[in-house]
Amino acid sequence: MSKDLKILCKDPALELSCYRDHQFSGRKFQQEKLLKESSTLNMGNLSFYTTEEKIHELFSRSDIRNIFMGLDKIKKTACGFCFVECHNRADAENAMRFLTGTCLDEWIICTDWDVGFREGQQYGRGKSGGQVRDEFREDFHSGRGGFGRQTQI
Ligand code: GTA
Repeated sequence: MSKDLKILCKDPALELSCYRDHQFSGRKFQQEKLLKESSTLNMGNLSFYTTEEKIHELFSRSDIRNIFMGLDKIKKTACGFCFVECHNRADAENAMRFLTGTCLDEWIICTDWDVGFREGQQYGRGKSGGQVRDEFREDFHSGRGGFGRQTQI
């Protein structure tokens, strides 16, 4: 396929984001390869009230392998993200096309490729237990735990 045709065939919804897990233990090229072949999605910007059942409902048309809800590592309550393992890349690509920008429990969710779920990855890495991004947020979001944590300390 020519370079021009390849560019035209690219689906922007499936492109890798600029997020890279800085705790990934392998080499950079391994991380890139895993991301390009992965069938695991990270879903972010979820309401803290979104349940695992709701995520199952959202994927009711797809055959998924597993859902891992993101949890506050101290309180063990939902903290706004999850990982969804699909059976193969094609299923994950379809889910990605279909779900990006979907509104769930009043939040516009975002999807991203993940290298593949590893135990421990389900926990927020922020100092207070939730996601790092929520510790730097200064605005109020009732669906995401009120004010950013940093402002509550
Ligand atoms: N695939 O986009 C993602 C993603 N995110 C945001 C988190 N995870 C993601 N996975 C994919 N794509 O397993 C995964 C992590 C981990 C789990 C919880 O979710 O791999 P976390 O959100 O608590 O911690 O992760 P993480 O990802 O290690 O945080 P990081 O990369 O430091 O910061 C994330 C965002 O927080 C930044 O992009 C920025 O928006 C904000 N942020 C971080 N530091 C600052 C700062 N100093 N000032 C302002 N904003 C900041």
